[in-house]
Parts: sequence; structure tokens; C-alpha cells
Amino acid sequence: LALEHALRQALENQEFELHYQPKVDVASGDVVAMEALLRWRCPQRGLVPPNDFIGVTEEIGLIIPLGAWVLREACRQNRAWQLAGMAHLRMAVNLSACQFRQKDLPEFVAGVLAETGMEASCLELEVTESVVMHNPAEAAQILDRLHAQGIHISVDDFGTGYSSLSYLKQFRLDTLKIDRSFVRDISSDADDAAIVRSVIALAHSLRLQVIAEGVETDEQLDYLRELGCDQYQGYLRSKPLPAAQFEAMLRAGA
Ligand code: G
Ligand code: G
Ligand code: MN
Ligand code: NA
Repeated sequence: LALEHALRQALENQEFELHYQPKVDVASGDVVAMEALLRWRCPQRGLVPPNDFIGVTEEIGLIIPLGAWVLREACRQNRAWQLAGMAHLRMAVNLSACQFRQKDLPEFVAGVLAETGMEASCLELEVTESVVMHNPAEAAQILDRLHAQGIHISVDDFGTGYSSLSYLKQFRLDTLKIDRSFVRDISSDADDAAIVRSVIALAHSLRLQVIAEGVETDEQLDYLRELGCDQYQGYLRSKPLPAAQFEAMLRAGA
């Protein structure tokens, strides 16, 4: 209860912030996109990671206004960077199941794009398999309506859910994000390497792009390059950074 109260206050008191992590093209090494990752800068608790509070915000319905804030702030920031003359990169935002169940999600997102002046082609929405599999028929419609606006759709934590692969052809998707649990031991565990190789082949044969998460070493990156992975994300390039540091990194040409 104390946590619930603190979280409601946190939204009012503007204690939430977004950190940004680059998504990098494997072949060129260029930053092509970034993912916005929510943090709670709590005066009592310090910097709280999302896994410690997203669940509670979902239970109390706070995820709806909080998720709305995340989308607005990510779009506002991306547009501000574009207007400041930086390269036009795509901004990825995570959606929770509760947000995805809002019938007016496509209109809401369109409204945020209009309000912030950000192009739809510069927005990417990340959803997990379980989010879309909750109600596949409805999810397919929502994804169609988002996709029709030109928004990019990614499946987060791919390979960790309990879902049928048939959704890959029912849903309009652009990118599969290979979960970091498959990437960690890719250079030493033949089974992980086989899974990653297969996911990349599957993605490419369905004309989807594929990004590997949690890349921490050059050895992992070399493997992924050999397997034909399109993009990667991970500490090897950069941790998620506060906006000012992320901007400095981009300006330094990293
Ligand atoms: O940044 P970190 O690795 O601690 O994130 C942990 C988890 O929290 C990730 O699975 C990520 O998808 C989720 N997460 C981060 N930011 C958001 C957000 O803005 N909304 C939702 N729903 N989940 C988020
Ligand atoms: O589930 P999702 O992909 O949305 O969450 C991304 C989370 O992964 C973020 O919380 C981020 O801090 C974390 N993360 C990003 N890069 C790495 C990495 O290289 N190694 C590890 N262990 N975690 C990472
Ligand atoms: Mn994500
Ligand atoms: Na993930």
C-alpha cells in the first residue's frame, strides 16, 4: 500500500524519467534507433528499475497514465533531438499488456505523434508475445491499425513466451528481438547458437528484421555478425543512459 501510494505521488511529482539505450546496425556499427527505458527516481528509494514497480502500476491501473507519459516524453525527446539537428533515429517504447488492451490505443498513439510533431516512421512499439497472445484476434487488429500509420512493431523477449509461431504470420510485425538469455552463452553453448541461428533464419524468411539483446562482449557480436543478425543492443555499446548523457554520446559520434 505504501508503494502504491508512493507510485501515484511519483507520477504527480514527476519522479519518473527515461533512460535511452542505442540499437546498433551490426554491419555498419551505426546507431539506428534507441529504446526508452523507464526509471523511478524516488527520493527515499533511489533510482528504482522498472521490474520493481511496473507490476504494481499494472495492478492499480497507474500504468495507463504512466504509459501515456512514457510515450509522450519519448516522442517529445526524440523530436527535440531531431530539431536540434541530430540524425533522425527511431525511438522504441515498451507497451504493457494493459495499454495494449485499450481499444483506442491506435488513436491515442496518433494523437501523441500529432501533438509532438514526431513522424510515425520514427516510432517503434515493443510488445511481448504474451501481450499479443492474450487476445490474438483483437491484437491483430490493433497491430494493423498501428502499422497502417507507419509505426514499426517489435516483438520483445522473443523466444521466452509460450506462444504458437502461427502468430508471426497473423500479426503485422517488423522486428524480432532475440531475448538476452539466448545471447549470453552464444559463443560457448551450441544449443543457444542453434536457437539464435534458427530465429534469424525464421525472421529473414518472413521478411522481418532481427535484433539481439544483451550483447556484452565482442565475441558475442562477432558470432551474431556471422549468423547474419541485423542489429544489436547491449552494454558492449552502451548501458541505458539519461537523456543528456545519451545525447553527448551521439554527438561524440559513438
Ligand atoms: O531497463 P531494464 O532492463 O531494467 O527494464 C526491465 C524491464 O522493464 C524490461 O523488460 C522492459 O521491457 C521493462 N520496461 C522498461 N521501461 C518500460 C516502460 O516504459 N513500460 C513498460 N511497460 N515496460 C518497461
Ligand atoms: O525486456 P527489455 O528488452 O525491454 O528490457 C531491456 C532491459 O535489458 C533493460 O532493463 C536494460 O537495462 C537491460 N539490458 C540492456 N543491455 C543489457 C546487457 O547488455 N546486459 C544485460 N544483462 N542487461 C541489459
Ligand atoms: Mn524492450
Ligand atoms: Na527484452
